[in-house]
Amino acid sequence: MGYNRACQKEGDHMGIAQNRLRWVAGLVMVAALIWVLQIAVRLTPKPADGPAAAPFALSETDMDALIGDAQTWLTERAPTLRTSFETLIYGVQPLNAPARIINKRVLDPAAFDGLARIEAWTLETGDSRAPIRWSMTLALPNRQAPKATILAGNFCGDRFALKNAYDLPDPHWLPSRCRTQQGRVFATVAHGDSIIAPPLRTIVERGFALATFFPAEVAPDSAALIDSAYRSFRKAGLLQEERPGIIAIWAWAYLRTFEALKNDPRLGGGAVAFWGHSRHGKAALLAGALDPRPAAIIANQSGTFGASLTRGKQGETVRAITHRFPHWFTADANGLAKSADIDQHMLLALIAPRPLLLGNARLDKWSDPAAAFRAAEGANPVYELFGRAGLTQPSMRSFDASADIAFFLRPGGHGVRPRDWAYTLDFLDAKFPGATDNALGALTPD
Ligand code: GTR
Repeated sequence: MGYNRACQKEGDHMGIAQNRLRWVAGLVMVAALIWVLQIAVRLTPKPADGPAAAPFALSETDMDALIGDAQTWLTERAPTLRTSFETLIYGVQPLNAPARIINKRVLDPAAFDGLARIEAWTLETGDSRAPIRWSMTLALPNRQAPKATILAGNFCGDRFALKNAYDLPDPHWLPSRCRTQQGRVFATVAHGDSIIAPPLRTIVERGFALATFFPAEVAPDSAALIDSAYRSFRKAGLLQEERPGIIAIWAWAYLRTFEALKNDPRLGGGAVAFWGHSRHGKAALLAGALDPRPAAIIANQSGTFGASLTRGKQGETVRAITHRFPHWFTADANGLAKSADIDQHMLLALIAPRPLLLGNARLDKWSDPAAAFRAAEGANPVYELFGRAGLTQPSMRSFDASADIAFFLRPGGHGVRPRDWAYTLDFLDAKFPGATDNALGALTPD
């Protein structure tokens, strides 16, 4: 082969290689473009599509004048709304009898390398011959008073909430998924690391105390056992209404546990925030709506009859929830909720002006995060009556820990994952930062 021919052949090869390179570079660029576009789409704030909250929280009917001040809201509108929520949806709470602390046991004075003290408390209330009795576990930072205390319902009892690390008795009823090791592993895989055990070490490292109890120990989460729960409450002399929904009883249990806890001097007189996931989120919201004392409410993925509006709701309908969990609400909740002049933004409004955090997950369509966002928007006029801004973030993805109502949308599905707690602790840090250096300085004598 002559020199020229060889060069031409080499040139051809180079040309082919260059062409290939161009193709590859082109493909890489297209892939990069698609990737960037995908990220841009993901980051673009999405409107919380759907009908706005109605009716307006500040008037009973469209014809009525709007309430224009916080005092009228507190003395006139709020009590009427509370009664509506109780009679139509949740049921009337058992009597407000004080909880008695009948036992306190130190499980560990120096858990997490000395960071926290862990105690098991036994509480009871009602007629002392047939009381309602339940457990609570408290983790308190050792080095300083907590910035705030988080009162959290757990799903499998205190023993498993503390990772089975201590000798704690099982409650007399546990859902089947909590009874076996496989069941608990499955729940954790399906619903996240913290569905059974909250991240206790992180919570105390960040300066908060955690008190946890198992609401279903007070009244089991079972339609088949509801009558025996009512019998126990009747014997204890606590039932006001024949058949309140279990969510109402759990809300009552949050409040009674809070009363037993709040005066412990080791809390330093600090705030107690109620935290609840899903069904417990519904109960925590109801407790905060009925009682002004919880300092903040965190409702994680609380969905239908929680933070999400009922009107225009996607995913779980009122019919579906009342069919599947007939013991959670009043017998007529399904029919009444549709005809009533209330919706869940009013439940949120009853928490005003206190801090409220709504936790959500992108794939949790069943709970409908957008309907919770619109409910928070619908609660704003009431926050404004108190001179607060309420929800200020422009989209579901622009979490602002400093807002009165904060909302987050994390990736993934229904459950409790580290991100839920990270957002929660950031929110609580913004609201209850604890003693600042200045404040401590002010206490120091010259
Ligand atoms: C679902 C229920 C939701 C929510 C959830 C939970 O199945 O339909 O409303 O309460 O359970 O508590 O985990």
